[in-house]
Amino acid sequence: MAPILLENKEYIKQHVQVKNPYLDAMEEDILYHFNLSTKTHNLPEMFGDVKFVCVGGSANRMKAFAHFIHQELKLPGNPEELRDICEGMDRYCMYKVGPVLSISHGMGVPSISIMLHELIKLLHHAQCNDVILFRLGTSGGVGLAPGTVVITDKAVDYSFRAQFEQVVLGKVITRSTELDEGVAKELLQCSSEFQNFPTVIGNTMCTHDFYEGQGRLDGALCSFSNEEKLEYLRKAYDAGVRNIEMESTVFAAMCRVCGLRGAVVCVALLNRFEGDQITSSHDVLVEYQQRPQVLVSHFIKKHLGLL
Ligand code: R2B
Ligand code: URA
Repeated sequence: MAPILLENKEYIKQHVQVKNPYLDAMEEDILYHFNLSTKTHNLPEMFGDVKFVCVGGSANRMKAFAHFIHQELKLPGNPEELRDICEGMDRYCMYKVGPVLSISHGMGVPSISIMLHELIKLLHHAQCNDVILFRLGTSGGVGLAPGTVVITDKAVDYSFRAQFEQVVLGKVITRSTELDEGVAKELLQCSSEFQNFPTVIGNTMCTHDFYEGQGRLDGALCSFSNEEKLEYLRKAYDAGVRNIEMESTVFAAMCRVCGLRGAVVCVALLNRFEGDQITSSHDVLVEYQQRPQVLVSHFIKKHLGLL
């Protein structure tokens, strides 16, 4: 959701909203998986200036991103001394680098959704405003060369619908997964400014499994043929799907409900029409995984007036 432009050209700051009437009445809120609490930590002082939150699956990758963005923003101090704010709790890592938070979320919808509940509450308690969230990830490409970066247009489910289903009190609740169009377009514009690697906008399919759920023939279980797999991938391609990963729908749904602008930027590690196994060398994969980081860092630097 973009900031609202008034007639006198003033912006109304968009506070991070929680959609829970019980929260404000709680005396203390313990963000258990972050090892933080509203009683033991001064969240506005620690996090009040956060403007960009970058999340990604792996703790090592998000630590590397913290070091990288520290260097890119030319901040004072030694990046080696950046401290994991969640240390002592080994579920997620969190680094704060100036106005940027870098957090890991693990693999899959349940893992990222727990992290997002606590992150959104943290941003709310810290009275942050105008925050943009990015998921920087890896994915399987659908008809794309390995190394291509996909900026998500719509996050879609296994039936290519732009929705996320959550079971609440035994009933299915459906939420929309449309992402912020403006941020996606700006990211594409950023990619055209340095053209170091191919970047496209497309739909991203989110699944609940890496193997059977993504139509792989190389899991411990497989109950379909190569032809059936290719037919499904072709249908996905025709529905605009350009990559497959495991977190985008809940990320998009939670950002949307809470009034946060969100974007998903994932590199394709392989072309799923050509295989299932990830065969590129370690060094090539490390370089691929830096691509979403480079793109988002460019976006952040532009927003901070550093370019
Ligand atoms: C991309 O990569 C992980 C699986 O290897 C998963 O977290 C995802 O979305
Ligand atoms: N991550 C996924 O979820 N799928 C892939 O094929 C590659 C990375």
